[in-house]
Amino acid sequence: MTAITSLSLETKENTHSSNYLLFIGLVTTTAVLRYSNSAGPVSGPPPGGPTIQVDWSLNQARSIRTNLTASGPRPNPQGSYHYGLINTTKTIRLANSAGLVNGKQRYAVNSVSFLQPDTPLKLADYFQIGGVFRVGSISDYPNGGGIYLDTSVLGTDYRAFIEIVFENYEDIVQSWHLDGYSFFVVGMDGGLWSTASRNQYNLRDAIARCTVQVYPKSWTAIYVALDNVGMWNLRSEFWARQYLGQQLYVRVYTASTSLRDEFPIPKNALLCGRKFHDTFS
Ligand SMILES: [Cu+2]
Repeated sequence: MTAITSLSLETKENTHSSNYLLFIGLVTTTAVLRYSNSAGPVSGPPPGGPTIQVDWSLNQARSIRTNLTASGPRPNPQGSYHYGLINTTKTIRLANSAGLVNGKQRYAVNSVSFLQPDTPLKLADYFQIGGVFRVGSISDYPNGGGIYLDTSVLGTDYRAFIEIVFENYEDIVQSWHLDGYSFFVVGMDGGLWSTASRNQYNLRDAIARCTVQVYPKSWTAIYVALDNVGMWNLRSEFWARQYLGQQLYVRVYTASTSLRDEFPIPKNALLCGRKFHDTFS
């Protein structure tokens, strides 16, 4: 069931030559909008949607670009910063999967199904509490192994410029969100990603987003400038999958404790987990 929280349609009067099909959220039903001055019924059957019309959807998604022309939002939207000219220093490939662990449904990234730790990861990292997480507890490429439970933390370097490829071998659309960042969606296509896939990347006018779709049996590649120190959640936006393990944390680390790189933890920050009984130091 889909809850409609808000819906507004902007139309000009007297332009409704026919009725319209309307799709909201997960398509479980369809509705027909019938204007009082409609001249005819909807034309043809409803489109198949992203799950089965993958090629059509890929083309549509790739056609969404940043307007770099003089008539764009400003004369040169990117200024002197051109994401496509920066060399990536690392490639992280992440594949989602589904399966049973101990007889229960779980979802995973590179075979690791995320297990919530007893202490928030940022607190554990800041106060250097051992035994909560292990950097590198998830591989940065899919290894095809069976699903297992762990508190997955991927180690990355502050100020690195990296490539992340989301590989979806499953037959439903995936939706990935990265906290703390906006990234460039440089490519997506059907089939398996390979280094040759880079030849078709859009290194010129891709759009910056914080959530991106990956079509069934397809891949999506993004470029991210890791300019924000922290412990950031990378997760499926399909809530059941995220809750049952399809998420991980990206630790963007610097040994510097300079305020220029990261603000200090607030004095009144709530402590919990293994930090709960300690005094604030
Ligand atoms: Cu977020």
